Amino acid sequence: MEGVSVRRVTNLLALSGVAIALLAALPGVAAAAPAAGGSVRLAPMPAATHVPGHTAAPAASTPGVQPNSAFGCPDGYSCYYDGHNGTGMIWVPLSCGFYNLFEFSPPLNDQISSIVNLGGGAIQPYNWDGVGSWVPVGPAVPVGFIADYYGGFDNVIDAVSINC
Ligand SMILES: [Ca+2]
Repeated sequence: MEGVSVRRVTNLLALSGVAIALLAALPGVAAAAPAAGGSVRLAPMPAATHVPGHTAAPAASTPGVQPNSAFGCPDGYSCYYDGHNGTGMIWVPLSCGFYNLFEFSPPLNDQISSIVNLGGGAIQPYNWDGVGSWVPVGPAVPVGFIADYYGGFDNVIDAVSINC
């Protein structure tokens, strides 16, 4: 699969139309990304999994956080997966901010294949160019969307910037 695809979490029935609209609104994003031949599919998530009104502010601690949303991702958080379509969750950050996944123990860089964003702000993934720059991997993932990364965009994310 090539290209960029975005889907909202809220309305599965309107998925294709939303994806097309977002694709049209994001020309050149894929081309600007570092990994040639890669693609990102951003898609809305199913209605049953979306909780309207969840605004940012993840809880201060994980206890009590319930995975009541899509793909096992707790409402109010963003979740990161080794597999596509929200499978194989490897990380749920507890707050917004910039995270260098290489600095984790164990490192989580070059593993992410999908992101579910149920947090309070858009998420921009980055790839380290190996020289000195963070290069965006596809478009920012809006709140309420799942992003799937394919080809040259798969398993290349080295950092994420999570807006509050
Ligand atoms: Ca992976």
